[in-house]
Amino acid sequence: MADRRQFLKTSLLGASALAMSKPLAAAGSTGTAGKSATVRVASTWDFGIAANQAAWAILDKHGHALDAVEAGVRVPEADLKNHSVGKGGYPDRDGKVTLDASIMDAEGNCGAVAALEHVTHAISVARRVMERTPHVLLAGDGALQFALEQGFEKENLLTPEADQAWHEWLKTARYQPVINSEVRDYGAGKPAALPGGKDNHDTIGMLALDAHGKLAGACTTSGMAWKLHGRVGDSPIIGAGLYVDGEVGGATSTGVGEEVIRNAGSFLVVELMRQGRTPTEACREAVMRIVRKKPKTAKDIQVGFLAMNRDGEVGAWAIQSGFSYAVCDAKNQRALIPSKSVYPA
Ligand code: SD4
Repeated sequence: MADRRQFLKTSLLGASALAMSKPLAAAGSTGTAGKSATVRVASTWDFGIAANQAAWAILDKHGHALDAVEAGVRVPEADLKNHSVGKGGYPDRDGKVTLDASIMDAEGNCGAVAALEHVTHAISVARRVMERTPHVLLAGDGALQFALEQGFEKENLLTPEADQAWHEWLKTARYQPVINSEVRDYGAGKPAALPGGKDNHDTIGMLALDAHGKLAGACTTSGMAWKLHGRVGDSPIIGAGLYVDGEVGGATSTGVGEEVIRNAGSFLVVELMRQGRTPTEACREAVMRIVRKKPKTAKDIQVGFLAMNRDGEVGAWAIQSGFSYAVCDAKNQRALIPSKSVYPA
């Protein structure tokens, strides 16, 4: 959990106060970042704080951003108390836990898996797709077959707690994505607290800039709870849930994946940064694109974008309040920043 004092301090200072704190070891030489760029990692939601620590352990030793983001998001993937990422994630309506994940580097190399069952670390399978196949995205049984061939262990990802939540949901079996997961609707018509309390939030998307000036990103999730079997969200779709361009920056998303896919969300954020917008401005405009297309229903859905430019500057925006993102660099190790939003609390 966030250190409350650090949280308050950082909240008061605001995102802009995350000043350049650790210059690149090799800025402008091997990398694409500007001279004032800062080694930094940022990720979605409060569980991003612990994930960032694992990534930072690599970045701090001048390791590669790609290794950092993979190591970082493996933390929530393995956390059984996290019901929206990896093992312990809530299943689809048939009781099957299916994972979506993607990873991308500054050169445009990328890999992804969709609707992957039985393997906790979907992000590592996605990286293998990127590095050991000529493809970008493997789905379903084929993704599992590939993972097992690569030596990943076959596991049961449905924990007793998630199984119990699924049986609760089956009593009404109503599918209604909710705004933020701590008030996820079990179908009874009114929001109910998640088992496990408020520590449970959506997808983890992570962006990092390393000491070599290289960016990378990763995104991994069990997707929307109680989804149709076979449903794929935005997280494994390059350009939707994740996009990185070493010349510009990277972006990732959380929330209702269908809306992110419809608007090529993360690609849009990166392209807006290319046109000169700050990460915050780019995320805001991408969110507004969704809201403008859905003026009647936007107030009932959540989408949040997180972006980092090639200098390591971070920003975010969401449709609803409640979205937060964690930032870690040499000066602020455990910052948790509330995102601005279109609609207030
Ligand atoms: C999805 N974007 O599968 C993910 C889930 C998520 O808040 O982030 N929910 O659509």
